[in-house]
Amino acid sequence: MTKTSSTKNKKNRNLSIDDVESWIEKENGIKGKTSSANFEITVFDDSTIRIQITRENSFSPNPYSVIKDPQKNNFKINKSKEQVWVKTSKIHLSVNLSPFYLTFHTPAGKIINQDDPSFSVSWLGTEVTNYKKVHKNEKFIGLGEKTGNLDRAGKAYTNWNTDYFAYGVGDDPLYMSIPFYLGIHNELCYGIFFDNTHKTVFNFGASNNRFVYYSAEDGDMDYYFFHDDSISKIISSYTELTGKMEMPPAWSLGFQQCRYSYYPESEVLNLSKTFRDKDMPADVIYLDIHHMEKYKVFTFDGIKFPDPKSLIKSLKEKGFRVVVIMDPGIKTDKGYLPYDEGLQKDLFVKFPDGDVYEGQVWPGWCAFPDFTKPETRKWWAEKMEFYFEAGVDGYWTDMNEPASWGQFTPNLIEFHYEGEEVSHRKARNIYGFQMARSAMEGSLLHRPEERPFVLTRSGFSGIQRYAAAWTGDNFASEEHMMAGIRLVNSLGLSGVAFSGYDVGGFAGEATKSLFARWMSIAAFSPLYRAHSMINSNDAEPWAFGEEVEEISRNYMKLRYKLLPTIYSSYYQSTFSGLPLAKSLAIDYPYDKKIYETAFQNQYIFCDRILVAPVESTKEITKVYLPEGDWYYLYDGTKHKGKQTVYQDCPLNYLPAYVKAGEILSLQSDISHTEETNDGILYLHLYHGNDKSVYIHYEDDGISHEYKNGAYFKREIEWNSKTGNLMFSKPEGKFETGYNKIKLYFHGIEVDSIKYGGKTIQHNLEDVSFLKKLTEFDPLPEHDHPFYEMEDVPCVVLDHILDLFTLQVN
Ligand code: NBV
Repeated sequence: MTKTSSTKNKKNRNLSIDDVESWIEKENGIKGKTSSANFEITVFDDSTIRIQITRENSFSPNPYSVIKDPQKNNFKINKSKEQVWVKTSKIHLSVNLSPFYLTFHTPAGKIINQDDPSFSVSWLGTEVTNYKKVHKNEKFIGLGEKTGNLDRAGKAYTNWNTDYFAYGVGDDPLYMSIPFYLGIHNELCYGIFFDNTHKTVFNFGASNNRFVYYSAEDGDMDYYFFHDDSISKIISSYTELTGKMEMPPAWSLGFQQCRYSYYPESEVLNLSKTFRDKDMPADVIYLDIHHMEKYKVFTFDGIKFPDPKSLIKSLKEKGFRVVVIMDPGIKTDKGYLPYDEGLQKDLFVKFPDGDVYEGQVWPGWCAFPDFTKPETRKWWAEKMEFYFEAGVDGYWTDMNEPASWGQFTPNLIEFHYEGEEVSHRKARNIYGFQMARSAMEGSLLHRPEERPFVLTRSGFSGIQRYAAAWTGDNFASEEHMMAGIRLVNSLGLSGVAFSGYDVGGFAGEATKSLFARWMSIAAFSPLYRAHSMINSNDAEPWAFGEEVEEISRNYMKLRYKLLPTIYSSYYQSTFSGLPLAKSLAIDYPYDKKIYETAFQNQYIFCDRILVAPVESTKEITKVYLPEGDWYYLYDGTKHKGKQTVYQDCPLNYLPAYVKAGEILSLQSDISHTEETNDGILYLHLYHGNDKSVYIHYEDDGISHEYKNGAYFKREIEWNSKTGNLMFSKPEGKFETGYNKIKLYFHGIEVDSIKYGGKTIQHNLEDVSFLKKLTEFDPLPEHDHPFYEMEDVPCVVLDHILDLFTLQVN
């Protein structure tokens, strides 16, 4: 093997880690030295191993993303002359000693991932890189908020949080960095999380055919390697390490309306009234930067919003929650309390000589709170009392890359970084994450009994613990609509389960059909929020004419009907860390078809609905249905999986399919999440080949009491082969909101339904998930068919609060 030169004093050339000189066992792993570096290998659990390599005497701290310690573990260490092996039940890692390079194997001996033997870990100046061999047709997915294809092979990306107005669909970097990706080859999968907050580059084979690599401009090589038998398990392990989201407030799962900006208060009131008058369900209204006086955070503009408290109170009476924007920049005005306090308490980011750094943003020249300092986070959280006083419910942390005019923050400015004292180079990528953290802590401080809702633009690995994310300033175009779906799916692959995009496009003007389609797709997005730019046309769901209004209403209502399914899925995600919008790569990673450009945007919503997003310009589209059978949501037509189907997609129907064997749970129409439904839980059961379990979950939707057992949870097991439908005994102390259950059977001819040996009366019913549109002149290019389901067998039962079984034949 050719060895790279490791001779010292060869400036400007690659310096590789070289040979291992010595190593010893340590708790949970091994540690040792090469001629140029120190290394440690730590087993976190069976499927997670941490690799740390530094040229310093000690490893540099990474205090933000990882919240888990290594578990007491069963692993073995074997040694030979050439190698040391660290073996868990799932990963056999060999450390080649001369030179140092790592190979991760399965216990059966297949290579999962291997360093390039010559370069493995190398330095160019302070830049540290890990070079990995590539397998034939290896796919790379994840890396968070990154544009481009689902499979990232052949592309390179930079992690450097950037404010990017109206970014192009291939542009990089954007607002948030998540240095975690998954590799897929030969029916094997693995994950790599590079825990380094400096600017990093991930190259998945761009401009070379020898290796893939990830590098950081400084700091240590500090990464976690995950391997398991499914992508889901790897995402779960990654979120074990970096945290999972907690239950969001139920209202944040409803429709959210935003605008830069709604003002004065009469406009906000009018907006809320229009939603109710037009029978369009909605839960949230945002106040963007014009709510402030001269854009100064922790103020209300006295003319536009003379009495925020009364405004918010009357919005609440109509079932609306208010979210306000918070930008980090503090106007440098003597006499403005947050500025004076920040100076006096030493809370701002500074130059190395101690002067406060100033950059220009909306308010003019601003100082920037150092959110990497615990005292600053606490202070900011305390300041948020101002909004709580007014009755605000949620927080939107914007511009927290941090953004400033010129977009070129000098690298020498200094941050606390939990005591390490580092420059902008190490702190930038973590800044937004820590601002979101402070916002969440503020929410908990002032209203401890309620779940916080924070929406953030910037973030880093672990952001899911504190906030939902949105994909920033997108553009009103068909390709942006599709790109947003991939961004959200990719965030989901990278631990951020709760995210969304600006429906309708932030910049530019949506056409009527684009807006209608976007509203339909986003009804199946984890976060459902419309937003648009200042000085653009109105962009509320009624602003595009009657046709768009009806289509929007149909999908908004469908979203609200589906909330029992969505809420239960969020609950699952708090344990699994899996996203609500699952790229097909999660469940079907080895099916080549799903990576094709025609199908890469498809995803599974709430584990049971396959959504096939399509441009509004298309009336027919190709959909790839993966393994299993699938029912077209709107008329119940059953399709075999592992095939491509041609699907009509008139503007009033977004292609969506229910997975055979699964259950969809619905409620009656409501106009906001705090409105009571009709007390009937509508369960749609689809015939399939396998047994499926749906975990129905309820709680009060607002407090933390679910953590103390105040929830209602039961398993519903549907075995469509045998016709056995079993409801487990409910668990938890919460009283269910449903006194009846109505069951619909799709894909089965029902003869009899028996409970406790007795036949119960069933009927046939006309069901449809969307309302027929009224007759009006549609846009010239569209007509509006109406898909009807054949009458479906159904039965109504009392909600029996004990284990019970039905036999369906
Ligand atoms: O606060 C104004 C906007 C906001 O509406 C948008 O969602 C953010 O991404 N903000 C950016 C600042 C400037 C936008 C041009």
